[in-house]
Amino acid sequence: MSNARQPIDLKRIAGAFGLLGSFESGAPYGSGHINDTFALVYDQGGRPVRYILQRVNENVFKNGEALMENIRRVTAHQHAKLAASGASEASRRALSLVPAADGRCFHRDPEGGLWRVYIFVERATGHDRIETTAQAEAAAKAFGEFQKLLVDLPGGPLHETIPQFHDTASRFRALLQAVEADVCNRAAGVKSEIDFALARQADADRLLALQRAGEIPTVVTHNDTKLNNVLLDDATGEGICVIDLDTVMPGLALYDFGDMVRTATNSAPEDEPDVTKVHMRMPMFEALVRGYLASAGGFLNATEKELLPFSGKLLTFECAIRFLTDYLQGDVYFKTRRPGQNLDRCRSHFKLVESIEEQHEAMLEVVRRW
Ligand code: ADP
Ligand code: GN1
Ligand code: MG
Repeated sequence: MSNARQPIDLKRIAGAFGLLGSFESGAPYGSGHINDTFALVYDQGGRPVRYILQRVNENVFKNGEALMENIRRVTAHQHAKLAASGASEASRRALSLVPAADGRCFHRDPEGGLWRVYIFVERATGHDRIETTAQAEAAAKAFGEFQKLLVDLPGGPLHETIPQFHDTASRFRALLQAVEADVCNRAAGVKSEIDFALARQADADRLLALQRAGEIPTVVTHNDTKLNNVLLDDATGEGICVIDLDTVMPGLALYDFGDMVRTATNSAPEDEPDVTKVHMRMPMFEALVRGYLASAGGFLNATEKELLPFSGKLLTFECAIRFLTDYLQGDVYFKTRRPGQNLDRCRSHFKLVESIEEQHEAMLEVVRRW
């Protein structure tokens, strides 16, 4: 993906959707690494109303229309359940797609860009950094509830929007290929990072082997449970809305828990250049276990529970080798805002992997107390 920004006529794009009122403004929004996200403001009878407009990154998601079909099905299922339970504020508790004027749930612009609009979930925040254990617990509970809700999704399996997304062994092979190709002549400068990865190659297949053996089940998972992908209610702190549904597809429950560990327990930002600031925060891990088991505990088997700490290590490791691969390939996948950012992301994640390794026994004790 190119990081270059073209001027975009947001008013024209937004005009393809059935939005009431008059277009006031549109501006880039959020800190996601993949899609282009904008907040729109419409004037509706003298009241400003916001929407989220997104261009789906089709370099990353090769079949954007299949992806939109997934999101349409998942959000319809969520809203059907919310309606059946009589929940208040349903349009804050699940994403709501605004249809395009032609009735489809997306719009293709003349240049081929794929756009969608969501109702803006107000009075809620996606936190890039989790500050309190209450936030970690609320977020984990919300992602667990999301998994539970999808157990009876009708209509057959969802499309795989990115094949082998959490197949860590295949991510490992991709790293080896990037080292071999070394298109930017960067491999020599990251020898110690490559060695760190090689020393942990055996971890990459561990969950996959258990999946093949039928010991841990394939279910519908979110697959991108970084903590800014759940909006916490500003007033109550509750995990009110799970967002970023692009990777909702068949997976392992542990992928979702592991990615929460990666993001919520980290003592420093994802791209912290000073790795001495990075460690796994045990109180945050405890809060994640508390929140996640409160909602998902009922459907996890004993093997999955024992693997909760390992999942944190694995998903952190997997993300680290993805950042390293992208660095070697010239920063073509994740959005970067400065040179070397992917390498910093990789290094800080490797430090977090080490910290999880050091605390693994204590983390297991936390899980076993439940
Ligand atoms: P990416 O895949 O690039 O991470 P996201 O779908 O996560 O894209 O959206 C990027 C950011 O936009 C989110 O982190 C969140 O802050 C904000 N956002 C997305 N959808 C909504 C929404 N419906 N209401 C409010 N904010 C939203
Ligand atoms: C991306 O889309 P976003 O920013 O929520 C990535 C995740 C990574 C994450 C690392 C589709 O998430 O897999 O874990 O960056 N999403 C995709 O921060 O690749
Ligand atoms: Mg996101």
